[in-house]
Amino acid sequence: MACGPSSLATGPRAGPVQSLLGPTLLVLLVSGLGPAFCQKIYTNTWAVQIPGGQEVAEQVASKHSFVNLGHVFDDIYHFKHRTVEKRSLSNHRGTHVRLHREPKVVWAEQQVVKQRRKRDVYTEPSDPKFREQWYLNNANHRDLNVKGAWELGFTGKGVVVSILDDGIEQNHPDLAQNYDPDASYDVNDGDPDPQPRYTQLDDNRHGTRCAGEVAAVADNGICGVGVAYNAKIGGVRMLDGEVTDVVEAQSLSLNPQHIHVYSASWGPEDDGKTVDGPAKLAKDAFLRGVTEGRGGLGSIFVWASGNGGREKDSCNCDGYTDSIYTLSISSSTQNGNVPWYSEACSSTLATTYSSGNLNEKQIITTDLKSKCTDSHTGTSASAPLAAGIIALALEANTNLTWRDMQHLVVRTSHPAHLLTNDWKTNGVGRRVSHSYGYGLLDASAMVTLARNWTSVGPQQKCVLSMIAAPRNIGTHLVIKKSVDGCLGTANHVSSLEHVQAQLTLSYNRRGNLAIHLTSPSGTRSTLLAPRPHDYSSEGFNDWAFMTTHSWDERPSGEWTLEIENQAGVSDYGTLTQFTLVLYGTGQAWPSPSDADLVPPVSRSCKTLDLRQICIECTAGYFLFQQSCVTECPPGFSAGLLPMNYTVGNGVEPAQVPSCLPCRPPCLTCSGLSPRACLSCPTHSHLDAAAGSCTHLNQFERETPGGFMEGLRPPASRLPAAVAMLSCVGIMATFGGVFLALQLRSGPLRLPPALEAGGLRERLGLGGGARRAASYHGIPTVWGDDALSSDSDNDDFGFRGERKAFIKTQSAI
Ligand SMILES: [Ca+2]
Ligand SMILES: [Ca+2]
Ligand SMILES: [Ca+2]
Ligand SMILES: [Ca+2]
Repeated sequence: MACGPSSLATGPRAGPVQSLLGPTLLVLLVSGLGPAFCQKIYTNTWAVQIPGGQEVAEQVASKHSFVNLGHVFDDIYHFKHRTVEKRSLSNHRGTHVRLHREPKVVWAEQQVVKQRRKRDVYTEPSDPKFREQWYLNNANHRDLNVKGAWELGFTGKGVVVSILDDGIEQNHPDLAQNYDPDASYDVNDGDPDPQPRYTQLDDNRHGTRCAGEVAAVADNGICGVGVAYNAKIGGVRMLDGEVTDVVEAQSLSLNPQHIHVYSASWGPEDDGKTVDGPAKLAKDAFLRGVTEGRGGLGSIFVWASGNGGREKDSCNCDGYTDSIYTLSISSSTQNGNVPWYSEACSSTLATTYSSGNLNEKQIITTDLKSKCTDSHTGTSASAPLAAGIIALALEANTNLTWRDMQHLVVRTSHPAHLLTNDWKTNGVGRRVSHSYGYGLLDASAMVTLARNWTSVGPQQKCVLSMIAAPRNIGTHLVIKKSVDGCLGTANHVSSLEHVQAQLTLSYNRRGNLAIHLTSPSGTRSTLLAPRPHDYSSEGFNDWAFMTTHSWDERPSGEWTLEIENQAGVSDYGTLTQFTLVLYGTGQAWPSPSDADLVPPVSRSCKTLDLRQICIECTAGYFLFQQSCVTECPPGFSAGLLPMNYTVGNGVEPAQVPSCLPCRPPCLTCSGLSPRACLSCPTHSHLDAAAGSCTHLNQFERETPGGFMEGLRPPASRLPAAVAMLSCVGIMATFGGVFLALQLRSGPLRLPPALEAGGLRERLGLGGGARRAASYHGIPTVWGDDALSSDSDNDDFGFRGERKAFIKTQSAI
């Protein structure tokens, strides 16, 4: 658009008419007509013509409070004023006039920002199936906005994703170029080559299909493209054999300094009656992943929420997807409906597309034996699409932590056209659903927000015991308690992320129970919906039901837990433990709302970028999370950050005073040195004199701190005798069941590598450690043979040899 004369330009030697007209024209342009046609943005820089050389230019600059940014050519110099606002809608007349009157200046012009775009022409992939990949880009906008992210220049370059599954066909012509052996391993056979085992039914095609969704190669004339088609892709073969705790742990902790994103589409049986989660080693692997992976930023575990919809399963009874460390993804059909296989629960974070009814399209991806399929299905097709989008966001900002990534997903996912009667608005104004989490992922919004994201502070964890004595559940139990989010302690949470209700309860029929948790802001999460197939009388044993629905809410106020029998009349049981675990940050966020990208302008902000995001604060303030604060919150300290300038014209990068995260290992700090710690993370101890943190050994770790002692749930104070008796009982039951199954199914087999090393013994896996693992593919009953010979109907069920019998109820 033509904007008329672009800036204030006068010269002292100009004629009288010009001198008269200049200012008049300017006043008109700037204050009146100008903005009506075109809003101009004036910078604090001038182009100045000064004959006489560099020295004279320097003299003029310092005399008039300019910094000389350098010689352009001839006698033209680039000046920046020291006090003029960096960006303004009006020109700085006073400064200009002073320059104008300076005898050594021949000509000067205040510079305005010009819109310039790189002339890189983005061309969409030419792959034969790309046009049919409706979920990546679609004229009707019912898509994941992936093309938008590609157009911004993000295609996954430099990001490494690994698919934890039944192997990967590494020589597939649409994968080979992106295949990464360092992101791959065969845990089942103990060798570096994860090539799938070929069977007549193509049982082991699942990992190869998931891999193509993430990183199928673009512009090679084969099949379609992956979401992150320039990312590196690997695969871990771990589902084609017996899945044990150590198999899971080994897979989840493969090469964590090299692999950025792990995508998993498996979990406990989706039969609607199982309650199961990661055991000791897998739990450890998750914890190590998020604390040590990616140089301490944290591995990103993307998880499919499960396929037990038909069995009315709850993904909160699956300890993998229920975990705070996994980024749980559900599915929507092409038309925006909840697919029949989808499980609803409060731990799901967001949604991508997958299969639906017979008249709805499915997912196109690479298939076994160098083929291409257009019928990848189920929630297991959704997780890799999310992993691909996360790879794009990581390319946009490699410094994102595992929690930053979840923040980005919460902020940029949107309900779009997704249909359910379960959308509700939470306490910070976001719409959230048990079927979709925060809604459909938006790749373009993810990379845009990722680019400007300042890492959230360290994770705070506030643990609160909510009942003083066991409570009879009967048909309806309500527990209300006010909390302050551990105010006044090092664990204070002022802005929530994940919330867990850790429950121990007995009930004669577990599946009849519905459990709800309502936050102080009134957000009601369904922690458990009734499961008709779950007739177990085992209750829940320290099970951590998780909700993401109160993200960014304030935790202080009254929390309400409701346990309700929604079926029988004569049911009975007791709640013995209710521990509320609040995770989040110690610093409240600036006004979270749908307008997350546009925080309110405040007087403390000196410079806004074109999207009205604060990038520099006025003196005395520090930039923090796109707003200005007078003091950095705990976990941060004042430092200088290069200005995040996103306008088209290159303005020299300036250093802006900002709140930067404390250097590891400090939890909170007085400065940006590893020796300026004020407090330390769990399992380490503050050396106050040195200002550093030292790691505690096992013995020290087990010594309870005075604070935690007071918060111990009452269950832990049960007489030791009762605990001992329970232990003996459980062990006897385990032993019995194990022996019975051993007799029925013959001896256990471990991969030779593990067997040979005696690892089973060393890890205490002497027996009974076989675990359930079911694909989150789709059940046979609803197979879609009619649609395509490539159907996915055997993704399920055939895993009969891996039936669950471990019922360790561990959720993290
Ligand atoms: Ca192999
Ligand atoms: Ca291709
Ligand atoms: Ca499930
Ligand atoms: Ca999760």
